[in-house]
Amino acid sequence: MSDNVKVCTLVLLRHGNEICLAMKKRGFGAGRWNGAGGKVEPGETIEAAMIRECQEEIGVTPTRYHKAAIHDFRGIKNGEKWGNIGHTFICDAWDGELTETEEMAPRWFTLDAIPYDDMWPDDRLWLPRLLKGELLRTAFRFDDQDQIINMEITPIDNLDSGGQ
Ligand code: 6U4
Repeated sequence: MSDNVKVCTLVLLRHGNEICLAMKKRGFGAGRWNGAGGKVEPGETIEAAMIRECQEEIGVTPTRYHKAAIHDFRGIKNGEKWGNIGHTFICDAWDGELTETEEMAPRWFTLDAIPYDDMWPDDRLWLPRLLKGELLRTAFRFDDQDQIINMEITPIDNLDSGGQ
């Protein structure tokens, strides 16, 4: 994997008919609703990074979750290539109270009112499938306006055995 491809996490909290999204206030993806997440630190497991980022960004500690997708996101911004391998989890139990932080402002949305127009453009293509219980591997390529120029979505039976 080349140096500009980062391994990242993403977690979506689900409670019955609602999911929690958070408005990214700064950094990569600012101005979009998304799950909490960020880069896996050296020496850290993906699961530990998912829990840490969720604590840091929206103040809760996931206690029951499963990995639901691995995304391979790549694009170009200001002439520089970027890439994220996004390990995505659905979480249905956690400790603590949702809290707005300097990075993110969390909010609950009913499943029929997910704000796809204000999310990454790929989200509407995979999130509904995850919410129905599918497990997916995806690859999305973006142009410098964050528009999708190429994509692949592959259902998969099991993501538990690694997928690093
Ligand atoms: P940290 O590690 O918190 O400083 P952060 O500023 O959050 O980093 P970065 O680059 O780690 O930025 O952000 C990656 C986050 O953005 C991950 O949670 C994955 C998410 N992400 C990136 N591309 C995405 C995409 N196309 N669709 C999506 N989430 C994406 O839903």
